[in-house]
Amino acid sequence: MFIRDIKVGVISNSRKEHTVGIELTTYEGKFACSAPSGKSKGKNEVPCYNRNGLIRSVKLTRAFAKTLIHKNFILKNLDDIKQLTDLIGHFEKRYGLFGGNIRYILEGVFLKAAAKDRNLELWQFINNDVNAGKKPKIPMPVGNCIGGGLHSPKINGKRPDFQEFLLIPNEKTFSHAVTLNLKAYTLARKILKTSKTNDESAWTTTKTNEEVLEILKKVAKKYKLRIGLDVAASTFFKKGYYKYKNKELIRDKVDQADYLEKIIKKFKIFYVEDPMEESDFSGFKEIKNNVSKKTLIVGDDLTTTNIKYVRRGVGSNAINAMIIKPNQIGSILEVKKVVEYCKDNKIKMIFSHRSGETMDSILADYCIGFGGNFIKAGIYGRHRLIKLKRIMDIEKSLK
Ligand code: 2PG
Ligand code: MG
Repeated sequence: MFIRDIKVGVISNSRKEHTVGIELTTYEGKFACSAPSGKSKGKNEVPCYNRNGLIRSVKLTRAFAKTLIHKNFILKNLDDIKQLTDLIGHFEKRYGLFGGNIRYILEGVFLKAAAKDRNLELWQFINNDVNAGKKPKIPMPVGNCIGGGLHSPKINGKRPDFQEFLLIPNEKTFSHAVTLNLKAYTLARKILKTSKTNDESAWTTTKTNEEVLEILKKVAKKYKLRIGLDVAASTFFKKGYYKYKNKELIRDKVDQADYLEKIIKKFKIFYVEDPMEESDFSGFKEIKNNVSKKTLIVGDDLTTTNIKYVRRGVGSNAINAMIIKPNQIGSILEVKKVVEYCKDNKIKMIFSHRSGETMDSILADYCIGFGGNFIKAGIYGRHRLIKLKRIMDIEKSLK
C-alpha cells in the first residue's frame, strides 16, 4: 500500500475528553482510527501519551507521519506490522515516546488499510494469521447494565462501590444476545426508576452493591442472562484496605475475599473482574479456589494485557479469564502474544472497550479476528452500539 497522506488530530471521546484520531489515505481509499481512554486504569498500563502530554504526542506523530509519505508498505499478514513498529521505535529513540494511544491508532489505521489492500475485512486479515483460517468464533456480549465506582456520579452523595453490574447472555446468535441485553437494560431502568446514565451508559443509582444485585437477579432471570461484576477493587483500595463508602465499611484482604466469595455464591455470579486490588495475585487465587470452577475470575488491572503479568496470573492460578484492551499495552503484536498464550492455557478472553470511547469499531474486528470469547462493549449509547453492530454485521456476513 502506497501512503499518500496521513492526518493526525485531536478529537473528543464519549466523555468529552480529548483523544487522538488519525486518517490515512492510500490508493485504496481513506482509513480512520481513534483511541479510547480509561478512567480506572491499571498501574502497569503503558502511558497513553508522551510525558509532555497529548499535544506533544500529536506533534511527534505529525513529524513521524511526514517521513512515511510516498512510502510503500507490503503488509501480507499481522506480523508484517513490525515494519511500522520498527520505524516508530527508531523515531521514538531520537525524538521521544509517542505513548500507547498513538501506537494504537497508527497500528489500527495501517491494519485497516492493509486488510483492504488484500481485499479482506480486518477480522479476516487477523484471523488468517492467528487462527490459521479457521471459521471465526462469534463472541457473547458482556453488557454494563448498572454502574457505580469511578464511572458513575454520586447521587445525594451515594453510588454503589462496585464499578459495573453486568449482564451476559448465553445464546446461539450475537444479535439475539444483544436484543436480550437491551430488553433487560430497559427493565432495569423501570425497576430503578431512573433515567440517568454514567460514562458507559449504564444506569446510575444510590443503591448498595447487594441491592443492585437483587435487581440484576430479577432482570437476569426474566431474560435468562448470566450475572457479572467488575469490582475494579483497586479503585477503592487505599493504604492496605478496601474502603467501602456505601455502606461505610473497611475490609482487609481476608474480609474482601470472603465477601466476594459470599456474593458470588449467593447471586450465582458467572463473571467477576478485578475482585481484589491489582497486585494481589494470591487474593484472586483464593477466590478462584473457593467458588465454582465455572465462575470466570477475570484479570483486568491485574494483567493489563501484558504478557509478563498474564503469565504470572495464569502460572499462579489466579485467573481463568482476562480482559484484553489493546491500548493498555499499545502494541498489537504484544496482544497477539497474549492471545496465543491464553489459547494455549485455555484462558477465556474478553475484548474490552474503555470507559471513554470513540466511534471506532475496530475492537469488534480485533475480537473476532483474534478469536475472543466475549466482547465487553456496553449495552447502549452510540459509542457502544457501533461495536456491537459491527459484530452483528460480521455474524450476518457469515451466514
Ligand atoms: C474497566 C474499564 C472499562 P476503564 O475497568 O474494565 O469498563 O474501565 O476504561 O475506565 O479503565
Ligand atoms: Mg475492569
